[in-house]
Amino acid sequence: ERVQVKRALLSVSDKTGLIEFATRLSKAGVELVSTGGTARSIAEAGLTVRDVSELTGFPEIMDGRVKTLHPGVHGGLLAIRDDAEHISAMEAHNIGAIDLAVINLYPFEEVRASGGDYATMVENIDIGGPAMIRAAAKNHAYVGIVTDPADYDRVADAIEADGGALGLGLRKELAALAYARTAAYDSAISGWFAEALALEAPRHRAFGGSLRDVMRYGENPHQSAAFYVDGNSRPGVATAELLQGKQLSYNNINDTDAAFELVSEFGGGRPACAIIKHANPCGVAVGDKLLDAYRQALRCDPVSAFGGIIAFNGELDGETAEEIVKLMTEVIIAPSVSDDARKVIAAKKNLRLLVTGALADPAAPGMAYKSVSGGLLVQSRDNGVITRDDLKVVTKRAPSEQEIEDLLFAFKVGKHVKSNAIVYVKDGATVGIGAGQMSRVDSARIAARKSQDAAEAAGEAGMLTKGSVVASDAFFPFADGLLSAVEAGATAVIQPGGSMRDAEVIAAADEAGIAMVFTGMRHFRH
Ligand code: 93A
Repeated sequence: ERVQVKRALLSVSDKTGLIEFATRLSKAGVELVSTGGTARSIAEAGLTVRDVSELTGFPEIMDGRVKTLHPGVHGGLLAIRDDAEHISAMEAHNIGAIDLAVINLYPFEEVRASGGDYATMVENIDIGGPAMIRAAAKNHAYVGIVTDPADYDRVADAIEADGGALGLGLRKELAALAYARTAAYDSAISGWFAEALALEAPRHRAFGGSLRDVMRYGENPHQSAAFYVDGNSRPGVATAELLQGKQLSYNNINDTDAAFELVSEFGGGRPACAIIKHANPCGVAVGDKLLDAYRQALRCDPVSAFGGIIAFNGELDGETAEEIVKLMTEVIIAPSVSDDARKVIAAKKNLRLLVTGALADPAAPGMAYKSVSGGLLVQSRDNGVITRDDLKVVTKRAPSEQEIEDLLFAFKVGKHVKSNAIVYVKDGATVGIGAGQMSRVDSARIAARKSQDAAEAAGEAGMLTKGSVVASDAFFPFADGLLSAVEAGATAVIQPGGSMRDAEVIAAADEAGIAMVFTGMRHFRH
């Protein structure tokens, strides 16, 4: 079970920690063999290193595209050390065993993140590296494989502590890490291809991503968690820069994503603000100034907004920041932040501030994943965007201009509310949101009830829904949901339509004298 490490093959693009590790291996009596650039670095540090061409008897050719793809390397990595036939093959072909492989790959993910062009990306697809990693990991019964500089120290510690040997337990764990790495690497390549060629079908891209962060815990403290990014350049929580505050938690990332995706629906026009709690918006508004948008969003449900996540569609300014810090907030995300705002936020050490550089395009293609026990559900993301031209007026009364604006606003918000979603909007601000109920009528009742609470909190009489418009993420199966919206004071309704009882629902709307439009598109969100 102990493998005496006599020879190590090192071939790394990321040279972090290389010299220190190579020095420790060398001191432990390990012979070092390496590829071009890696060998040069090691030799420059004054260590003895052999070039891999000595092992293969073959030079690096084709600009390095073929340097380790040779039986001299792969035989040395894959040979079963106590198999007579393997031993005689090694002797016959002059193949020496390799006991430790230290490999990290061409920086495909990094080059992609920095916007490499097509030819550059193709050239950064590492072929020899993954082949060696997979060979060494397969033969972990005899070979150690190190793919991450973060593991150099513990591998060197283990070798030093065991008289130059590496134990089977660690070799197995390193093999598991190795396949996680090559799987992530190939999924990054597949994701880039799908993006570069605008291929949208789920089968065009393997699920996966590169490990970005390990969190302290998951959705609950007894769950472990990590954040994998798929390398997509879409602005959002995965690509944002954290300007201040501690690492985002699992729930923070989930909610911040929901917040930024929602606020991005409003584009860069009028200032917009979305406040999120438990992945649902508790207030969304547009305004003439960012501060107005924030205040109106907060007014919808100030109780729930406590400890929430706030997203803006434009630069966060000083006056809005001053207002935000009066309330307990977890995360702010915006395309950019003014110097004034940064100073204000800096006083709140725990408040996380993320900048994305730009808004996300709500209409862009992409994939959405959801875990179920035993697998993953994959679908194209909900990039449906409803515009004025899509609306079909189905009632006797057509909505007014202001109502149309509010209806479109409400439907956009509804797309980001867990189903069943009912969203009341008045003058560019949500005034009542009902989320996640099993019955649409219950969502409608809750939304109306919350608006009553908000009115009380604001010291206003009655409900904020009086004279509002209402959106439903899916059709009203019966007239009752619509009637409860009428009761709450809504004057116009937006919904997909398509129920068997549409005629009944339309008749109820006409009877109540309200306007109703159909979008023809549903926005379930579960
Ligand atoms: O172009 S390759 O796919 N062909 C190979 O045969 C090969 N062997 C190792 N890339 C190959 N590598 C990669 O080269 C390694 O995975 C590593 O990332 C890099 C190290 O090159 P150098 O030592 O010249 O810096």
